[in-house]
This record gives sequence, structure tokens and C-alpha cells, in this order.
Amino acid sequence: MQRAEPQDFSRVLSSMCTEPHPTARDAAERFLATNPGDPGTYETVAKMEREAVDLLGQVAGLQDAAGYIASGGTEANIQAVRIARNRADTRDPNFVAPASAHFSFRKAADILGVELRTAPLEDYRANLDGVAELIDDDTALVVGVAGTTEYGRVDPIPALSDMATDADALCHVDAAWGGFVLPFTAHAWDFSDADIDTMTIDPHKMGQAAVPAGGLLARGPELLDELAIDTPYLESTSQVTLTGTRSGAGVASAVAVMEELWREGYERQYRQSQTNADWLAAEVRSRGFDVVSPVLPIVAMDLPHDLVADLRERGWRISRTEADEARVVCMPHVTRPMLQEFLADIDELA
Ligand code: 0PR
Repeated sequence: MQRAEPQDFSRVLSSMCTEPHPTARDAAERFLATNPGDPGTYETVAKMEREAVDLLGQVAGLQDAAGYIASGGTEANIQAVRIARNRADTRDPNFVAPASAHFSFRKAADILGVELRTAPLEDYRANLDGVAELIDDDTALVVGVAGTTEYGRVDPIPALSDMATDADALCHVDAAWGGFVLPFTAHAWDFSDADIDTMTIDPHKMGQAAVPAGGLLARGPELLDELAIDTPYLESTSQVTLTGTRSGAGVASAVAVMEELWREGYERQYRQSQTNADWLAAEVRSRGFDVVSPVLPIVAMDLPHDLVADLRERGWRISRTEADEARVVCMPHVTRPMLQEFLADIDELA
């Protein structure tokens, strides 16, 4: 059989991951055979993981951050719900998240036996009255999303964290995708803007690290300790991660790329991606299609079904929103020439 080659990114508009930065790729290869799940044996990569958390803390406005490099945003979100559940003083815990929250929270609810209460949206963001109505004495956690999966919207994080505080619940921010673009915007989203307890912020999305590199941050070690499980036969005495053995590739690549790009490199990338998203939105709108104005570099547009089918036929990878718009995520590999080619295909096919 012929050796399979990975797909290239030249027509991928649907992904929230991207080609790893060269320095991330190099570090991932070098550390492929290390296991930060056993820090007593793999000391170097364990030390790198602490650096990674420190760097993620810098991105998210938190000094002396606690946390770890997870397999992805899904694991980080599950673990945030688990922290809140373990800390809550109730037999029947629930958590409140906006309808825009990623489906990983549904996995968390299912696995952990915590009821998920879904709050309505208003202009694609959490409706605060709707959130308030769902909070009660058994609420362990209030979730806000900073960069929603479908439309790149940012929930009113300071107001949500105030509500969590009033209810003696924790506040978790899901910045899995938005965390590496929001520092260059005026949005209030990070630990310095609000009393946030935990955050998901993934190097393997806009951070340009190699998969798997998700990020879980916690305001302090006591929160992370809620996850600690004794590990009697390892040299280290406890483990907080959901996975046991895990590749050091994610950890090493996250450190390498953050050292390289934080902060000027990421800022340059954000400006380029945002400019591309704004440009694409204007171009598509000028052709008579409805577009949801991009707040962050994600564009949702109302294209006819058969046009989208024809574009797919030509190799374009485009995702759909639940409301049936075509969605383009302006990741680092999505360049202006690529979008020009995409528009030329629209013009030819429409
Ligand atoms: N939180 C948010 C806000 C997300 O957008 C995502 C993933 C997650 C959490 C979960 O992260 P992991 O997938 O790392 O566990 N959002 C995209 C999705 O599930 C991710 C994605 C990635 C989609 C690559 C397509 C793709 O090719 O739709």
C-alpha cells in the first residue's frame, strides 16, 4: 500500500486547529517519547509543563497560575466542572452555561453526574437574566465563554463572575479558542478583569502548538487539589490529570511556541486573522449574502446549500452553524490569497 500523506491546509476553512508553528513542530518531535504523567521519571518535561502553565498565566492575566497541559479543551472543561462539583457542598449539584457553550460541557454533565442548566442567548451572548434565573443553592459553577465556537462571541465575564460569587459558586471561563486572540482586544475576559476561578485556554488552537495541547488554569493550587488522586506506586504521590500516560509532545510544543510568539508574534497573527475576517465578511456581504459580523476572526454567512455543496466538491472544507450558516474560521493558515481563491470560486459557482 502506498504511504498515506496527511491532508494539507490549503482549503481548510473549518478547523479551529492549524499547522503547528515550526518551533512547535520541532519541539513536539523531540519530546514525543516523554510522559509528563510520570514526572518522577520524565523530569525535564515535567519542568517544562510548569513553564507552560506560567506562560499561559501570562497570556490570561494570572500570576503564579496553577494548572496543567491537558489533551484539549474537552478535558479542561470536564476538569473545571469536576473541581466545582468536588468543592460544592451539595448532594445535587448543577452548573449553568450559556446555550453557546461547547458540547464538551454536555460530556462533563454526563460523566460527572452534574446537572447542566442551559441559559438563553441575546445577540449570541449569555443573557444575564436568563443565567440568574437558573442559579440556585445547588449551583456549583457558572460558565462563560470567551470566544464561542460558532460565532466567536465573548460573554459578559465580569457580570457572570459576580453572579457566581454571590451564589458561592465557582466561575469558569472557556477561552479554549479565544485565549490567544483576546489579549489584543478590549474585551474583559481574563483573570485580571474578573474573579475567575478556572479557565480553559488551548495552545493547540490559536496558540499554534501541536495537538494535543489543551490548557487548564486555576487561580490557585487549592482548586487544582480538588482533582488530586493518590498514585501509590509512582515516585510522585498524586495526579490531577484525567489521562494517565500522555505525550510530552503537547507540553514541549506549547512551551516552545509560546516562548517564540508571546506576545508580539501572537498580536501580529491576531491582526492578520481579524483583518482577513473583516475583509471576507465585507466581500461576501457585497455579493448580497447575509453575514454575522465577526467580533473575533470567525465569519458565519448565509450561503445557499447548493453553493456550499459545490464549494465542498471543489475541496473547500467549510463547517455549518446550528442555524445553518456556513462558517469560516480565520486560523493562521487561512491567508488572504486563500480567501481570494475561495471568493473566486463563489463568484464562478453562484
Ligand atoms: N471550547 C471551545 C470554545 C471550543 O471551540 C472547543 C472545540 C472546545 C472547548 C473543545 O476543545 P477540544 O476539541 O480541544 O477538546 N471547538 C472545535 C469543535 O469541537 C474544535 C475543532 C478543532 C473543530 C478542529 C474542528 C477542527 O477541525 O468544533
